[in-house]
Amino acid sequence: MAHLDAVVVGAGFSGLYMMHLLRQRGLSALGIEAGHDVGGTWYWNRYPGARCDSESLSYSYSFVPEIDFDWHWPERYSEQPEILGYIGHVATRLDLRRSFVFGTRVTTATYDEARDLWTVGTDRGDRLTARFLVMATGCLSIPNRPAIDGIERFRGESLHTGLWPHDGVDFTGRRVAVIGTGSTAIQSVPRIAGQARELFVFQRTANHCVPAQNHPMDPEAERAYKARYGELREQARHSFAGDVVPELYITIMDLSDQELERELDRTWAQGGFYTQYPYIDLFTDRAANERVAAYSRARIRERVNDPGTAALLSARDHPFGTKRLCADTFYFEAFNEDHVRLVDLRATPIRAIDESGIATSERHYEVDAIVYATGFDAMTGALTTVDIRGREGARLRDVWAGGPVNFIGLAVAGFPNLFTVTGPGSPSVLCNMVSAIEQHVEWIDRCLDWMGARGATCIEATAEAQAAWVDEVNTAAHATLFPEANSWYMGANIPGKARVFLPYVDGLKTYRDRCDAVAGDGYAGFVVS
Ligand code: NA7
Repeated sequence: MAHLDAVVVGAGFSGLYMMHLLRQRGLSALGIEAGHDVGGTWYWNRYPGARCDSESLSYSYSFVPEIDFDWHWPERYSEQPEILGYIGHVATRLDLRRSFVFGTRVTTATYDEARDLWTVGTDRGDRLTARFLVMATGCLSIPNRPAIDGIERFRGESLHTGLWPHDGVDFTGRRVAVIGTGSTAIQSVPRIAGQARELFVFQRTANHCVPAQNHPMDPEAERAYKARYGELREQARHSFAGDVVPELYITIMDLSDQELERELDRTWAQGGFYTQYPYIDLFTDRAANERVAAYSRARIRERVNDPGTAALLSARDHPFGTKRLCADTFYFEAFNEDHVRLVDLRATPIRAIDESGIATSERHYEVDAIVYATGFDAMTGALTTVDIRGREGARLRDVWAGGPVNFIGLAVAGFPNLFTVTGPGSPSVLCNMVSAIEQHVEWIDRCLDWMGARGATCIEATAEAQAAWVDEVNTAAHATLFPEANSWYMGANIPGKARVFLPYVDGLKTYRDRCDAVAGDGYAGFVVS
């Protein structure tokens, strides 16, 4: 059985950077990745239209500026192939692939208290031991397949957007159903509509959605960004959203109707998350939030010809942005095409799937392919699907049955030397993921350095520090409107999952300061031995 200083699970943005730092530190480390190459989320999510909603110039590693200087992103928000190409390029430049085994899934991880070691098992029968275990498994990596009666009977093509075939899918001339209307469906529907003979979009909940305002990369913007690279990256690291974007400075309720309309016209034209960045009271004041939602519904009415369809596409059951805000390019316009139909599952629920299609309470839809754009067991799924056992054989899955508990989103009491990257209790999905990843990975690296200098072999969060952190995360979330939505942020998309707000809502800057304070205080909240 091989023995290492560290095992890193996952070869996405997190796992690759972690591996790079471990190697630089001279530690022996092995990475284990289920996919057949690097990329993580961007390896699996190859559905048509897949792109990042963070701007390309800042959705990249800041620790290799020389790569960024040479790299050219073709669009403001680049598509999946470009992002995967970038990650692959970094892996090649830093020669990271040789430290990973691919096509291998970690299935078990067991902590041996007597030896302070993790034993890691894989689906290929490998067993290895390591002092440290870093779960760099991503926030959105376990696809959610809905439990619909008869789902396995369908004889056409069944596709999940998060497990898309590598050689693509041609929908030309075919009848297609898309189930779900989250970010993924909103990105893929216009592309699928461009090929399919008939497209039925099955909507249970309309999502709030803003125009992405994507465009080819503006050479001047790229030049200006690169000219101030270090300064802008530093600004992003110490910002709320982990990005170079406006910080909160406008109170919606201070504005008259006309002022607000002018203001929202401005941020709408900027596109994407710009509609939420500047507003102080957007997520804390229902009335303020509703004014933005009303503006957004008016924009949908301008874009969708049929008023009934426009009304159905307008989110009403949760405050604006409290489910992950979606950014679209021609999503709403797709419903103006004769061959694209919206199916309202609130009025006509799905009864079953059969050999030839989908039966709702109203009719049967015969289709050749069903696309499940039904999301993921977010933030905890990739951790709880592995059989992780800490002290006294306690299973992480059981410890987290009532919702995830950890200290500063990085470590779990009873699971020594286990680190989670961008897991629950950290800002992760609420900000630029790469900034969040870099902060976590660098914190872990410093921690290992500090331990090494002291000859320490074991670090474990205390139950008291963990309880206080969980409380802080929940208190912060409940001071906002976020818990009102049945979102994946709340674990509400997975039947039986505890309803707890998963990410840390107070932003990357506050979070970074808290993590740095813990480190600066001799890893207060941890027992080190
Ligand atoms: P999301 O945002 O979780 O959206 C999933 C969609 O699938 C959503 O509209 C769900 O409706 C719908 N859904 C899920 N299960 C069912 C069933 N059983 N029947 C009908 N409809 C269903 O996933 P995405 O992949 O779009 O996006 C995930 C994240 O990836 C995104 O937020 C970005 O951060 C990147 P519901 O809203 O639950 O009623």
